[in-house]
Amino acid sequence: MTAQKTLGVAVIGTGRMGADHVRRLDEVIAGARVAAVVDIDAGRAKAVAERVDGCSAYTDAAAAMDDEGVDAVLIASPGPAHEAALLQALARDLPVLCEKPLTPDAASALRVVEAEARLGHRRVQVGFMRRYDPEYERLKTLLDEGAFGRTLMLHCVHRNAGTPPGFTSQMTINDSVVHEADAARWLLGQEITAVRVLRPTPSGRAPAGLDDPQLVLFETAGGALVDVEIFVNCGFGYQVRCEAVGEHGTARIGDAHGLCVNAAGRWGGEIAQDYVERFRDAYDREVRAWVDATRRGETTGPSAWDGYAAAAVCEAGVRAQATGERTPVGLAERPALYR
Ligand code: ISE
Repeated sequence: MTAQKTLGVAVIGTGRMGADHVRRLDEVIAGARVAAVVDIDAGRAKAVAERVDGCSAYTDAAAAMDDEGVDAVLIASPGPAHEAALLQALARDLPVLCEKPLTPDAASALRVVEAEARLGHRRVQVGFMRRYDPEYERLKTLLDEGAFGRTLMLHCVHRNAGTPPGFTSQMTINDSVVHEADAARWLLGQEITAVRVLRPTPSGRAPAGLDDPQLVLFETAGGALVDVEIFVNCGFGYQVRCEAVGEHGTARIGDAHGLCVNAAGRWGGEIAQDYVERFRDAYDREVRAWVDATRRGETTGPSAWDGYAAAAVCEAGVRAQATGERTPVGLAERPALYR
């Protein structure tokens, strides 16, 4: 691929994130175009394709990948469909941006890692968009510079206003806390070695059967501790915070210091209502970085190994939820490609 060629992207899955990425590639990102969209719902695929110039609609991911206008693949289908699409893309040596989670469990994520390792070069970037959020980037730089000495702890808060129907306690780990699993590994530069999950009496707002909120505790290989409050039906908005505690200082992100209004004896601002709003810039920067790297012939950003490691942490987390026990994280040996 030459730097001049516009990247033809097949977007697989046209639900909320997929449709948002189609809009982003079509309207925000230079150097790429949506050449194809895929959805098992043919009507939905066609409706999205009709809004984009020169875009074809498919119900089969492999057929879209074989479209001659397609140079790269963005996977935004539900997690259980990711493995098949990833393996099909790797078999064709196509660059991929895959929304998180890489796959819903560690065994399938490891199969993707092994397929890419057999290929011998990286092709997969995982959509852990927080790594592209300017506040997270600043925190990472600060910690890497050792501004506060060794990082001892991370205190994380992850709140959603509400959950869609069918959202389960396991999904709070696999869909939501997976972000903290990746962010903690990335910020600390350490693997997570064990997970514990504690539960208070559920909120009265929690749908029947959903444990909400929960407190998740990670131990890391370097002896740091990470606590995560996950509260997915807090009702008032979307908040993601992270405070790093070092030996001689702390730093916190996610306080949303936007517009602050003083009036009628009160001060305050607004709370974002969902992740699309809170992380809009991060998603733009993530997709731009993927398109730019792909056009240069490179693969950058969170790797399939990062996706696998996060899946292994989540698997231990779901077990810890069920047993109430401290649960070690089992990790395969890291292939040379990811060292
Ligand atoms: C959702 O899938 C996301 O990825 C959001 O970032 C997270 O906050 C939410 O809890 C998940 O359901």
